[in-house]
Amino acid sequence: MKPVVRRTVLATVAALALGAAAPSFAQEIKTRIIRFGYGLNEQSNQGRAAKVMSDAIAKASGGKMKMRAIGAAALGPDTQMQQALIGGAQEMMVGSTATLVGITKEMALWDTPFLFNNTQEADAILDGPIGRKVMDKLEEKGLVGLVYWENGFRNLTNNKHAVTKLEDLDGVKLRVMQNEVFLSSFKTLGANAIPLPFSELFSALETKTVDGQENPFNTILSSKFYEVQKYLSITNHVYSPWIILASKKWWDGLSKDEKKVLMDAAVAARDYERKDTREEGAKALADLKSKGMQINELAPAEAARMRSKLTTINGGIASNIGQPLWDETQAALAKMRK
Ligand code: TK8
Repeated sequence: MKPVVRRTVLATVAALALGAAAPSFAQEIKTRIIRFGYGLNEQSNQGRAAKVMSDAIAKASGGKMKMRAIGAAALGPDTQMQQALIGGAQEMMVGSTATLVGITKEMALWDTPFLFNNTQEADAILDGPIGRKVMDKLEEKGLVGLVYWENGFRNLTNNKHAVTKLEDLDGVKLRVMQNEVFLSSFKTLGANAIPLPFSELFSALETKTVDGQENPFNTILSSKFYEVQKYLSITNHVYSPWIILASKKWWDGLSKDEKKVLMDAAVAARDYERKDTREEGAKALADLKSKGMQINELAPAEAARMRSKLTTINGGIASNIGQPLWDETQAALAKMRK
């Protein structure tokens, strides 16, 4: 460390003595501090992947770019961070695509119930041209989308009774993400859907402001929802992506090399995150059971009833995001399923 510093100082003194421009020195030592916010806690799949991304950035930039991963919504819930990115007050974040629908309507595509049958389909569409096209719509709103990470297939928990059929949802106060599609999905199913930011969810469950919520197994585990929720029904009603976002104001001022460091790190962290999430998810049910949750699957006929109820909202989604995007996605999925 020492000799390097000395050499730099000497070089600078020499450069200044020769009348070389001071800005090149400033540039040479410039470090970028990146505030990267996320909503879950450090011990979650989101927190672990943020750490991987931060390490990759430090390594690739030789320590010149420092990503500070700040979890547990300490920088605010998703919607607040998005506004901070747009205004340039925060550099980066990872959050749910669902909370972006108010900014970029096309994001609602990912909220379509039962859009993907499995993670292979999700990866192919999200990482392919359709995923990119939806992401690129963010730019005109002041955000840059880098890549999608996996939040995962969502499942239903509540504290009233086991949900084994549609009617069991009648009047259940269910927290949903702040988004029209989720709101109408669960209203259609008969629940009393209440939109709330994720950061308020645990205490809302604890104080019984709401009876239930829906999230992937990983989150039910890492956010300790099992402490305040008794029943878990395996519904897999929708696949939720997370998205890595940068402030466009800030991004536009980065060099090509800096952008590449960030993009490569986001991709490496994505690959790590999907693997980690899937491994944890595969064991999570047993963990949740051992924590005292009562877990049930839906009988095939009941799952089919729920599915056909939910797909009644598809027409509305298609017209909101635009019929061409809807058709393109359905065609790509049909091709994959052949
Ligand atoms: C975390 C959220 C979370 C999402 C939700 O900030 O709100 O239920 O599933 O992952 O984005």
